[in-house]
Amino acid sequence: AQPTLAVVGADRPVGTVMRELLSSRRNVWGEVRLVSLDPAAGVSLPCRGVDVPVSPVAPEIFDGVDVAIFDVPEPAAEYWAPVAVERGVTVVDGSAAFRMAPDVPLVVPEVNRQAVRRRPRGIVSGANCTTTSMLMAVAPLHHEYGLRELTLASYQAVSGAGQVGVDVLHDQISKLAGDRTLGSRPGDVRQAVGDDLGPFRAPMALNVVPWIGDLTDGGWSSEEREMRNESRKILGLPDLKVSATCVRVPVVTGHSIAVHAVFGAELSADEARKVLRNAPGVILVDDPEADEFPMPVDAVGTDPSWVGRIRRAMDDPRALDFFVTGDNMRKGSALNTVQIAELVAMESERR
Ligand code: 11C
Repeated sequence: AQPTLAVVGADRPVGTVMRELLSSRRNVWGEVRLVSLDPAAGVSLPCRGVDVPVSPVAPEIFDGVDVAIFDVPEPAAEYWAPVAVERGVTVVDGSAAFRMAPDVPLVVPEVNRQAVRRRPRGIVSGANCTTTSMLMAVAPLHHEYGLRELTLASYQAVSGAGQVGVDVLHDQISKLAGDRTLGSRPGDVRQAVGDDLGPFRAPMALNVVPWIGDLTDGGWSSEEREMRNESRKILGLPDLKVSATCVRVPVVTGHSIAVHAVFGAELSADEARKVLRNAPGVILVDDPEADEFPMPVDAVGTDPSWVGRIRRAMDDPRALDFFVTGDNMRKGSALNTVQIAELVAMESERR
């Protein structure tokens, strides 16, 4: 029989993309149960061409489920994932709750699919959306040339902060629309935007904010620390040198990363293009003369990581600079989670 899947957080933005993906990908699932953290759930939502009732989360909802994909805030994942595991479910969690636990594999299927097999806690984690899109391009180059060091700057969409982030950006843009004076100095949007900053530390409209997440030791943001720690774990390079600066930009969907990668061997931009042209889940968009660059406007709604602006570093023949953009709602979260669940299902079929 085909395995039963539960989608926990099916009524949230990432859950919505998960339902779209389940409706469009090769169907490996028997029953699909939709689950919400909202105790008043009871609506039906579309999935695989039919309206499926949404049940409020409860221990019994996991009875008979083989795999559960979770898109819920960390505290809810910490609480409900063990409850599901207790009932025999394999949990694939998209949050940061379990990512760095040594007994939980952290998986990007195109990079380390074999890691999914060893899951002593019954939980598999998907990586942070920024790390995932970036590694899709970095990992194939690492396998050929041996990665030594990453210096990263991210340009992250407001949807990474949830629907509230998207709403706040649109509200701020509406307030500024048509206003070319913008307070006392051109470009000073603080006054026009007012106090409603939503989840952000500063105005998002017509601005960039070099801060994502929480403060950690040494002045690093949690997002910057996650990019380092998760890259190390997924690539199996515990001593990899990684420095990231994570920045929120006024883009709705699509996280981008400027990458400076140092390898153990010399490589040319053309050699890198050849590797990336054959890499699964990667689209090479690298023709500046034709205005072809990886950009959120084009990557939104698509599955792959878009890679371009590939250059050999001017001062180091072992280093490359390039730019990556990926849809943070798809490969960054929903798609990666669904792919991991499919891997788990395939494995169970083989047994
Ligand atoms: C952002 N990358 O764009 C974050 C959101 O660890 O799953 C995802 C946070 C996480 O704000």
